[in-house]
Amino acid sequence: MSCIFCNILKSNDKSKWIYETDKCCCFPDIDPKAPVHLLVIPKLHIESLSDVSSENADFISDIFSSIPKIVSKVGLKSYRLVSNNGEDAGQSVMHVHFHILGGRSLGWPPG
Ligand code: DGP
Repeated sequence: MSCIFCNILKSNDKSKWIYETDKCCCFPDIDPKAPVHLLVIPKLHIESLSDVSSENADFISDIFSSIPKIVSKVGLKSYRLVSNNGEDAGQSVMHVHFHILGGRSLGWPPG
Protein backbone atom coordinates (compact mmCIF):
# COMPACT_ATOMS: atom_id res chain seq x y z
CA MET A 1 0.00 0.00 0.00
CA SER A 2 1.32 3.39 -0.98
CA CYS A 3 1.60 5.92 1.83
CA ILE A 4 2.54 9.55 1.20
CA PHE A 5 4.43 9.84 4.47
CA CYS A 6 6.27 6.53 3.98
CA ASN A 7 7.31 7.84 0.58
CA ILE A 8 8.59 11.04 2.20
CA LEU A 9 10.55 8.92 4.67
CA LYS A 10 12.00 6.79 1.87
CA SER A 11 13.02 9.76 -0.26
CA ASN A 12 16.49 11.13 0.18
CA ASP A 13 15.22 14.71 0.13
CA LYS A 14 15.46 16.00 3.67
CA SER A 15 15.85 19.61 2.57
CA LYS A 16 12.59 20.68 4.23
CA TRP A 17 12.94 18.60 7.37
CA ILE A 18 13.43 20.74 10.41
CA TYR A 19 14.03 18.02 12.98
CA GLU A 20 14.83 14.33 12.99
CA THR A 21 15.61 11.49 15.36
CA ASP A 22 16.02 7.80 14.61
CA LYS A 23 12.26 7.38 15.26
CA CYS A 24 10.54 10.53 14.01
CA CYS A 25 10.89 13.55 11.78
CA CYS A 26 9.26 16.94 11.39
CA PHE A 27 8.59 18.99 8.28
CA PRO A 28 6.17 21.77 7.23
CA ASP A 29 2.63 20.85 6.23
CA ILE A 30 2.10 21.26 2.48
CA ASP A 31 -1.21 23.09 3.11
CA PRO A 32 -0.55 25.32 6.13
CA LYS A 33 -3.47 26.39 8.30
CA ALA A 34 -1.43 28.74 10.46
CA PRO A 35 1.78 30.78 10.07
CA VAL A 36 3.59 27.82 11.61
CA HIS A 37 2.13 24.44 10.65
CA LEU A 38 4.43 21.48 11.09
CA LEU A 39 3.86 17.74 10.95
CA VAL A 40 5.64 15.28 13.19
CA ILE A 41 5.50 11.69 12.02
CA PRO A 42 6.89 8.37 13.26
CA LYS A 43 9.44 6.63 11.06
CA LEU A 44 7.22 3.57 11.21
CA HIS A 45 3.94 3.09 9.40
CA ILE A 46 1.25 3.20 12.08
CA GLU A 47 -2.14 3.95 10.55
CA SER A 48 -3.75 5.82 13.43
CA LEU A 49 -3.43 6.34 17.17
CA SER A 50 -5.85 3.44 17.55
CA ASP A 51 -3.05 1.19 16.28
CA VAL A 52 -0.56 2.27 18.93
CA SER A 53 0.46 -0.59 21.22
CA SER A 54 3.32 -1.55 23.52
CA GLU A 55 5.06 -2.85 20.37
CA ASN A 56 5.32 0.57 18.71
CA ALA A 57 4.68 3.09 21.51
CA ASP A 58 8.37 4.04 21.62
CA PHE A 59 7.88 5.81 18.26
CA ILE A 60 5.06 7.91 19.74
CA SER A 61 6.97 8.54 22.93
CA ASP A 62 9.89 9.82 20.87
CA ILE A 63 7.57 12.28 19.14
CA PHE A 64 6.42 13.66 22.49
CA SER A 65 9.95 14.09 23.76
CA SER A 66 10.88 15.77 20.46
CA ILE A 67 8.06 18.33 20.48
CA PRO A 68 9.61 20.67 23.09
CA LYS A 69 12.82 20.74 21.02
CA ILE A 70 10.92 21.36 17.78
CA VAL A 71 8.81 24.24 19.14
CA SER A 72 11.87 25.76 20.75
CA LYS A 73 13.74 25.52 17.44
CA VAL A 74 10.99 27.38 15.56
CA GLY A 75 10.42 29.87 18.40
CA LEU A 76 6.87 28.91 19.34
CA LYS A 77 5.79 29.60 22.91
CA SER A 78 2.10 28.85 22.32
CA TYR A 79 1.00 26.15 19.97
CA ARG A 80 -1.66 23.53 19.42
CA LEU A 81 -0.96 19.84 18.92
CA VAL A 82 -3.59 18.05 16.83
CA SER A 83 -3.90 14.46 15.69
CA ASN A 84 -6.90 13.64 13.54
CA ASN A 85 -7.77 9.97 13.85
CA GLY A 86 -10.23 8.38 11.47
CA GLU A 87 -12.04 9.87 8.51
CA ASP A 88 -14.79 11.58 10.54
CA ALA A 89 -12.11 13.35 12.55
CA GLY A 90 -10.50 14.61 9.35
CA GLN A 91 -7.62 12.17 8.95
CA SER A 92 -6.64 12.21 5.29
CA VAL A 93 -3.23 10.54 5.52
CA MET A 94 -3.39 7.12 7.15
CA HIS A 95 0.00 7.33 8.84
CA VAL A 96 -0.06 8.71 12.39
CA HIS A 97 0.95 12.36 12.49
CA PHE A 98 0.75 15.30 14.82
CA HIS A 99 0.09 18.80 13.58
CA ILE A 100 1.90 21.59 15.42
CA LEU A 101 0.01 24.82 14.78
CA GLY A 102 1.03 28.25 15.97
CA GLY A 103 2.01 31.78 15.11
CA ARG A 104 -1.51 33.16 15.44
CA SER A 105 -4.39 33.15 17.90
CA LEU A 106 -6.22 29.83 17.55
CA GLY A 107 -9.97 29.50 18.05
CA TRP A 108 -11.63 26.89 20.24
CA PRO A 109 -13.41 24.55 19.76
CA PRO A 110 -12.10 23.41 16.38
CA GLY A 111 -14.76 22.62 13.77
P1 DGP B 1 -4.78 15.05 8.20
O1 DGP B 1 -5.82 15.67 7.34
O2 DGP B 1 -4.95 15.32 9.67
O3 DGP B 1 -4.61 13.57 7.90
O4 DGP B 1 -3.42 15.76 7.83
C1 DGP B 1 -2.67 15.41 6.72
C2 DGP B 1 -1.83 16.60 6.38
O5 DGP B 1 -0.79 16.17 5.54
C3 DGP B 1 -2.57 17.71 5.64
O6 DGP B 1 -2.60 18.87 6.45
C4 DGP B 1 -1.75 17.95 4.38
C5 DGP B 1 -0.47 17.22 4.67
N1 DGP B 1 0.16 16.62 3.52
C6 DGP B 1 -0.40 15.76 2.62
N2 DGP B 1 0.50 15.39 1.70
C7 DGP B 1 1.65 16.01 2.01
C8 DGP B 1 2.95 16.02 1.43
O7 DGP B 1 3.24 15.36 0.43
N3 DGP B 1 3.89 16.79 2.03
C9 DGP B 1 3.61 17.52 3.14
N4 DGP B 1 4.60 18.27 3.65
N5 DGP B 1 2.41 17.53 3.74
C10 DGP B 1 1.44 16.79 3.17
